Amino acid sequence: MTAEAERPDDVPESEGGTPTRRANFVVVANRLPVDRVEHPDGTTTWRTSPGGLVTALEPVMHSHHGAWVGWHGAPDEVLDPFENDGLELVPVPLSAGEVEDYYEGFSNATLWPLYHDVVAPPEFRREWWDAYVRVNQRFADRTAAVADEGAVVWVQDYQLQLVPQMLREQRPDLHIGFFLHIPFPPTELYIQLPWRDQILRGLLGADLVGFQLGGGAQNFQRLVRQRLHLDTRREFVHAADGRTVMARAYPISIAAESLHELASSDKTAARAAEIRDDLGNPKVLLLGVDRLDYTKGLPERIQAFGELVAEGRIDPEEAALVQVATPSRERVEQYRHLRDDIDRQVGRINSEVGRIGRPPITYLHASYPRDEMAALYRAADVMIVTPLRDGMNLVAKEYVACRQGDDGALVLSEFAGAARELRQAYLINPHDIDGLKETILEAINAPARVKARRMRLLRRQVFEHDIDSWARAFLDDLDRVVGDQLDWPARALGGAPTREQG
Ligand code: GDG
Repeated sequence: MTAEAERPDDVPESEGGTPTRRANFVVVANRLPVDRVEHPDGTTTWRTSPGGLVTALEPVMHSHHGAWVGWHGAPDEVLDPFENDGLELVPVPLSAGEVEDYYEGFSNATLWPLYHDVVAPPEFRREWWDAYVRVNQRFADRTAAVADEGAVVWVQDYQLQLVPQMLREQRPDLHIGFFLHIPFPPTELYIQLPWRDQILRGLLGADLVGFQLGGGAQNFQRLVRQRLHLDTRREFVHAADGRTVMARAYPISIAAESLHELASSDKTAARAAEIRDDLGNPKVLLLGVDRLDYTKGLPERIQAFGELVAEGRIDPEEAALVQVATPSRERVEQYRHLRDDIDRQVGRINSEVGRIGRPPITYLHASYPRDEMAALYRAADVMIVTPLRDGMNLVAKEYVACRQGDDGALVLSEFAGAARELRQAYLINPHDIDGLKETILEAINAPARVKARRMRLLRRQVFEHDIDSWARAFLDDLDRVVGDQLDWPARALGGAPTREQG
């Protein structure tokens, strides 16, 4: 059943029905893990979008009665809960005005740049904040309506930081976890936010607040002491209502085995060879894969490569750079500017140093299926990952998982969370263009045995710390912090929990 919202800028009149059975494991995220597929005959179906989170949580979702609460991606549309691929999906409606103010505005033009060390200036607008509060309340209300007595609720990411507290006010019986996928900023930056205390209180509604790195957890602890005058001890915060809240790091990872399997198939091998062939069989294929985002350091990477070619230190007859930049947040102004800047930068380099049929940079502003990504990773000799700030960066781990032997080299920014674990990568500071250039050359020219030793250690790290161990560690700690017999989510994932500190 669908119905138009009455007024685009306001709360839809109805928020959709309630599922027949209440869930005892609920994931709450800005987006549902599905995309709508429209067929030629006019009918529509849903396809599960292959994300690490869905894959990791599927065993828990299926072995217990799981539900996923999130926006379905279309504004001004109210949908009833539905099932897809065995997942119970609970759509949260957003009006077009709310998509602008809550999602593009407060989430992506205020919080995103602020939490990424202000690499772009955050905008603080009161009407965006109002929409953020309203939409967070709606997510909390929907979740409260679908969660069974004593259920475990896992809230995801920066768009929903008020949900834990809003949910606890209505449903003190729930066990609430929250995980932040992006960095949690240093106190000096965080306190720029006019609504800094409200967000801290929002997060403290959870029993467990998870961060990518230990530094994020420490920033959070410092802030609750300074701003809210709460006591903290080791990784625990004593909340104002007498509860103990745990704050610690859980570095996220990937489904390493299944990605490796995909990359190892004959089909992927053939496609990887074809990609190299289409590029004129360069001796060295360098690769970048990012959402087109100003935190990812694309201009720095392209600048470094362009200079190496212009200076004759990289021969474009022998080396090629493929850069995939997946379209992202195209209605946010800063992202439109970035796209134009990179188009110009790539055009300039290719026109100055390229020759007919062999541009040094192949720039692809598009999104590809998973098997094509695996073929690209498999084909690449050097992966270049240069974010100015990044919570983790899964691309770096995916490249490592796709290696077949011990060949290949990973150039990785120190400012990606992944750098804490992937110590044997060629680590760089993306602001230091000369240093970046030298390291790219080092990664290209290192002896095979040096590359092999580094890659072996990287592979071990990625395969031993995959997405399953991440989810297990989080859910196991959530069980322990609520101090009751609720150890089932971790058990459903199997095996002993691993504990990691970033
Ligand atoms: C946030 C945090 C944190 C990219 N293009 C295509 C495609 N991708 C996939 C990659 C990778 C994912 O998207 C991107 O993940 P990242 O981790 O690199 O970056 P963010 O999108 O910024 O993610 C980040 C992450 O959350 C998880 O916590 O690591 O720090 O910013 O999986 O492969 N996938 C397909 N086609 C594409 O064109 N199929």
